Amino acid sequence: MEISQPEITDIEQHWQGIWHEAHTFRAERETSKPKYYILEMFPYPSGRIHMGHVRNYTMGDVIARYKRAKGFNVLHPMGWDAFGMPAENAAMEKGIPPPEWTLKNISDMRDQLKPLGLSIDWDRELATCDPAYYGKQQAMFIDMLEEGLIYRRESSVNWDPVDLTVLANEQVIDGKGWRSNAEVEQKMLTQWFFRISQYAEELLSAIDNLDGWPEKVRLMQRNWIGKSEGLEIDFVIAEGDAKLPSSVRVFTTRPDTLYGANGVLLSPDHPVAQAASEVNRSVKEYLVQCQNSGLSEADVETVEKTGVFTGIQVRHPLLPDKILPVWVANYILSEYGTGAVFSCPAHDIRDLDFAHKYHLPVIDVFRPLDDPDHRVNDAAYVPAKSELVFYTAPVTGESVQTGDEAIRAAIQFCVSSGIGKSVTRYRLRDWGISRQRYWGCPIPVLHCDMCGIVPEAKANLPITLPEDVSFDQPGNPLERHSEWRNAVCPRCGGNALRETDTMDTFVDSSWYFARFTSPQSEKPIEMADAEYWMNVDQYVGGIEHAILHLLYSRFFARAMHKTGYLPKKSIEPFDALFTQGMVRHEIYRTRDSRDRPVYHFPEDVVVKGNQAVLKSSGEEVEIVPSAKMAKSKKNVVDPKKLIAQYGADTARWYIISDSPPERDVDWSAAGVEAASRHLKRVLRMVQEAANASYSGSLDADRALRSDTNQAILDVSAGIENFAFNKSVATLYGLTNSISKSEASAEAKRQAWRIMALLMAPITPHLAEEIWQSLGGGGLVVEQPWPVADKTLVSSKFLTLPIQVNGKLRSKVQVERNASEGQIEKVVLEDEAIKRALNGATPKRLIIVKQRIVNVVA
Ligand code: ANZ
Ligand code: ZN
Repeated sequence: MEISQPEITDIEQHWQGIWHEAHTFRAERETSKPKYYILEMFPYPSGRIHMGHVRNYTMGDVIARYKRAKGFNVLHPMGWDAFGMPAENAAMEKGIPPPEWTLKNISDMRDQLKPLGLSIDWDRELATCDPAYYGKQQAMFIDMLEEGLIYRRESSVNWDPVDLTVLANEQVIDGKGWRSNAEVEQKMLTQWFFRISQYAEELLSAIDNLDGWPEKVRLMQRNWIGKSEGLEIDFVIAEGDAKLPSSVRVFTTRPDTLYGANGVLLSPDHPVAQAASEVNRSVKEYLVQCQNSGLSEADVETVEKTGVFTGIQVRHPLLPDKILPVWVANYILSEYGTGAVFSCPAHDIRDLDFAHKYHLPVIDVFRPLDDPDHRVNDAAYVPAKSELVFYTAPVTGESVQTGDEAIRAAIQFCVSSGIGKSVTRYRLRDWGISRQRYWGCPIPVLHCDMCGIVPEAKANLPITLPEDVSFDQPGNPLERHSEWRNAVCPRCGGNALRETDTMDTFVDSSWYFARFTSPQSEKPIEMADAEYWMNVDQYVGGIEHAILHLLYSRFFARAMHKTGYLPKKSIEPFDALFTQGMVRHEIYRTRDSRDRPVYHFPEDVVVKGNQAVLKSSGEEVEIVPSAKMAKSKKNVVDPKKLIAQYGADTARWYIISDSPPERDVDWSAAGVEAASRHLKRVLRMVQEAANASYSGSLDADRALRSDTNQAILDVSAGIENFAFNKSVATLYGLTNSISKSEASAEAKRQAWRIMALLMAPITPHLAEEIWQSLGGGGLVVEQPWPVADKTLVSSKFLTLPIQVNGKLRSKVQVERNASEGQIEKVVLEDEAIKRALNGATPKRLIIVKQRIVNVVA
């Protein structure tokens, strides 16, 4: 008899109740056991969990449960990244106060997550908007301020004139605010900064040792830090009316192109540009124009290059008779290098644009080896620095050199002849954390007329957010809250005003992993707990956090170490990192009478092969290829409904079965349906086996034992290597082996018991149920991971992975020397393969003997 859905829901709730009663997942320090800290990136409480969460937390849970069975003392916590703009938007749009909106969402999401049966220590749950959390962050802020890790300065920011807030570069899209769509302005504001740039070299070189991180992420971090070795050279001023210094210093990473210089370019903020504007009207006008156009760093690459001649002339440092013009140009950044460059249009794309526009000379210094007559026309010649080229005008050295060699030689030459200074620069800027927003961690300082900037006294922490605020006007409600703003200076006792900036939410997420080790402590961190639990052994999350979140956390861990909050070993807090792929789904689209797209939820559509119709009207629906699940396209599946319909185990099993974890997975209703059928079949088979008493052949018993032991090895390897889909395929295979086996009932029961242990990390509820049906004592979660008896893994057989159209679908046992015909027969009879083929006859089978079989359908 097929088990019904209500029964499955009952089973899952039953076991969750038992784990809960027994405090099974409570993590306690236990120095006699090795610890294992598994962490998935904590969610933003939007109010709904989505499939990305299900995939992320299932993966983490598979590892947590596996490591637990392997004898580790596992820490697997959950929390909420709870500050940020959406809560304020809800307040503005719906009038719900941000704390209320956030706490409600947290509670809803917790209710949606819990049915997944995750092995989380909920006693450690935290939310970053809780004063018990952010108050500790304020305490650390004060120490970091005193340690010189934080400072304040004027800086130009991207200002959203509608949302009245500073935007990060990533929030500026085509010059417009990501939310308001308003034209972004540049504005000078005094802001708080973390001195992350001081750690640039350290953060860069330490990447070499992050062996447990994906190479891709390491590369992204390296590029973000952006180290460049270069040269600073002075160009002596030969002529000019204004009150001028004797020279202009430029920064270059291509000193090998010095003979190709056609001029010097200054950023609009450069002091020499400002001096020139005093005596030169067109320069003055140009600078005003630059100020209004508000160019952010992100725009510089794409914007039309403009400039103006300053009237100033400089001498070429290597050719004292050669005079070069000095221009101001909009694409020279004031905060990079020296804010001045020499321009070399032959070998720089931006400089060539500029030279074309103003009809400036183009002088090349090197050419392709195989084209010595090459002329630069429309395209600058910019070969890889490692490429050998032909130098027509080398600063020094051979005429045939690589760029790298020529640069190194030019640096050496310029330094030794006293015209330049070798410098190392980093693209990484200090981290501006000031946000002119309400829903964030208040920066715990005061502005006192007498004492200036004064950190709040620690005894007054937490500085909590006032609750009686209104969002009926734009801007920061903290600025309008005079009762909250007016405070007492902790130094002189006089009147002082509170800082109204709050912290970037990236600060909140830069240490939550450490707080999880002692979430209830009155101190930010209990050292003994951090010593025991840190580092995170495995961090799992999305690639979208590959740069900022991880870099900030790496910096913050160093800052915490410096202020005595983390042990030295934790300055790199994440030993291993895994970035999972996205969950995608087809998009279903019709058109309205004005040909505008109308999207439909998968549940409202009937799909047959590559055709689809609306359930309600039968109208034909266009199927758009899979894309990341997004509410706007309605190509989403609601985990809550999914679990209600199939149960958590099916959701968990399916979401890790279909693709390697690092790849994107294309959701399919048929796939979920198949997963559900399989798990029900397993339960039915177990119930049959539980009461059976038939005997079998000794050979069959032995073969089944061999299969089971092989499965232990394969499932373990799959989990250890982040190839959960292979573990699932092994479990499919073992089910088929048991089903086909002529072994005795007792031998089969033995195999099912092992199966329960192997399934437990993935389908924990079903595993408990199987275990209990077979009279296994205690709970599966309390059982050790089975150990394979390798002597029982028969060498007569081997396991062949079977792919259908390149996707791993099953594994079969065949005799080592089986013929192609025998293999074909076994493959085509395999249940999982039949299911994958879905009735289709395969076009052909590619059999790589003793390795793999690919079925082409
Ligand atoms: C001459 C030259 C010749 C350059 C050439 C490039 C190619 P990276 O390597 O990314 O650090 N530069 C320097 N300061 C700048 C500023 N404040 N704003 C805009 N551009 C600036 O970039 C260093 C190169 O970017 C420097 O090398 C300089 O142009 C430019 F064929 O100098 B180069
Ligand atoms: Zn004071």
